[in-house]
Amino acid sequence: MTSTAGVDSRILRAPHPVPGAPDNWKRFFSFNTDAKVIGIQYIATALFFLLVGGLLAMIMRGELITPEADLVDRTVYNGLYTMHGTIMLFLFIFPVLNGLNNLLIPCMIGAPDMAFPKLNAAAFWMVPVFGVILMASFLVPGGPASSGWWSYPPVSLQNPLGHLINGEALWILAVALSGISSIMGAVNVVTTILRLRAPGMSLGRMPIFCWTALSAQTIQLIGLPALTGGAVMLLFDLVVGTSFYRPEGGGDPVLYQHFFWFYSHPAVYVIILPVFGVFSELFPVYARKPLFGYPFVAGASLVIVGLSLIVWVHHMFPSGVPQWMRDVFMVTTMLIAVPTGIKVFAWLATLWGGKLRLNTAMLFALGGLFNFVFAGVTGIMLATVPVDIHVNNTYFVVGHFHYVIYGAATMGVYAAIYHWFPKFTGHMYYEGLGKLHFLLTFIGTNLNFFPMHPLGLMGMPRRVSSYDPEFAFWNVIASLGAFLLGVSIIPFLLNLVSSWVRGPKSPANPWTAIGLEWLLPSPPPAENFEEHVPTVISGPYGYGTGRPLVEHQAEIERSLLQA
Ligand code: HEM
Ligand SMILES: [Cu+2]
Repeated sequence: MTSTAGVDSRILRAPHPVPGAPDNWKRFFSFNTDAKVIGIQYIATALFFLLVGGLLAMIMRGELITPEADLVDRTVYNGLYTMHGTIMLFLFIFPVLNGLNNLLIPCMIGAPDMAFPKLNAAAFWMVPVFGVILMASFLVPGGPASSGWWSYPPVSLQNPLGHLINGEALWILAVALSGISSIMGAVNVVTTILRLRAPGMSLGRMPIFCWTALSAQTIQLIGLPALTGGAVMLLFDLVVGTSFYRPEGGGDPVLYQHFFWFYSHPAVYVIILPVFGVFSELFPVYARKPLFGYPFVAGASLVIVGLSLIVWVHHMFPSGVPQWMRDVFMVTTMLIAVPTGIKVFAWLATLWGGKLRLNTAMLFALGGLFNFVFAGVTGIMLATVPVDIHVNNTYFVVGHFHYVIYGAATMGVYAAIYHWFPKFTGHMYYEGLGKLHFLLTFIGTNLNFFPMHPLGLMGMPRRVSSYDPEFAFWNVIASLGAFLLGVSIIPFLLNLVSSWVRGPKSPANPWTAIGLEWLLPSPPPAENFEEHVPTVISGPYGYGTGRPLVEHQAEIERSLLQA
């Protein structure tokens, strides 16, 4: 062991061949407590369910390519959109984001692992468990839940077959377990960020991704108990016969809507905030400029948390809430445009005049930002009560939220996966396949989801398997876009697998990025920096300034080159 100017070279020690070491693939199938392993477990599980949810979407769009209900009947269609929505939210997007948290947060803040590694592994393993419970609903009498991913009573309280084990009960159980797992994950993220930062990393020097993760997981801690509790009450109404929501027993179905949306609106920000974090990390690297307005970008996340918790009634404008409530919640909803606008402005200012490097990760980030701005415009339209009353329950809404959740969030996730792939696998991905994936995704998203706006304005209702022939034209285009999106997954998965198996080796810092994670070898050893955590001496976005991030940075980089 040699020691250069205060840096022990063990910092970069080659991974040792012990169980759980980075060269042992079997650890991905074990109860492993290394956050990097758990991160990849989450992402792989989520991508599996993206395929399942995507398959259901393909059947729906196959049905909708013609006006008649000829591929599946109405009941099956109800089950399809219920399961598609549920799987995409609870088994794809949340798990994939938990995966990014696990991979990125400890490495970005110089922690050896998450604060509670066993809780972390337990939270992950609940995902396949409730995934199986949810999928089992395809096999029980009566088929899967079919009252939508929102599962409103009284519709969700109908159990025509009278079985105790029915699709709806399994749905509620899965959602409640998902809530518990996510609460466990949130406790871990918040504690890790607040307690385990490297010496010198004040909150004001923390990467924006960590700020957005902290904000998003705070929402989880506040909101999820409402959803989970509300779902358990629904389960009681369904299988024990209580009357929390049954009007005939003195209950109130609208109470469920309050529980549900108190969490499920802010959940949108649980999804989109980390994607804002990804944009904020990638734009400075690929434009080679400092992030514009760091304190505002960080602070806007906290403002979004506060506002997101007081807007939920905008989902209930047509549910018979008093007019004063509509007014209040219309205004709070619109206020969110302010912190969000500040972020968009900061990103544009970061990109402005920069030397843009358009690799796959950057293309996905730029495409995601474009789609997000489009979704923001239709979002403001929906927040306006009279517009909402008009287009509610039409395809306009479906178009709006798919722009958010596919166009912006899922594309942001793709950007993150490409950007950090070399770091965590030790291999470069293939740019050609990556750019093909981007092209198909960007064109597919817009072909698929843009036509839903004119369809909604023309009055096409959502949740239908057949429609008036006047809607045929835009539906054909939407379905073609959907099939393109289906195809786009092929180069993506091909790239991930083939690059990981035999892609060229990645250096420690292939993008010459600034950030603690780029001072670790690729892939990082089990405990990241172990006891040799460098001392942070400046903020994370000093691009073009030549300012070092940590003490003895030059020595660390030199020994990384030798490793
Ligand atoms: C290939 C991509 C996709 C296609 C073609 C697609 C298509 C659809 C369709 C046709 C519906 C039914 C709408 C209705 O009848 O009201 C739907 C609903 C839904 N989708 Fe997707 N989807 C895709 C991707 C995604 C992704 C990636 C997510 C989330 C991460 C997602 C989340 C949802 C949700 C939550 C619903 C709920 C139903 C609702 O609120 O109406 N979708 N999707
Ligand atoms: Cu909302």
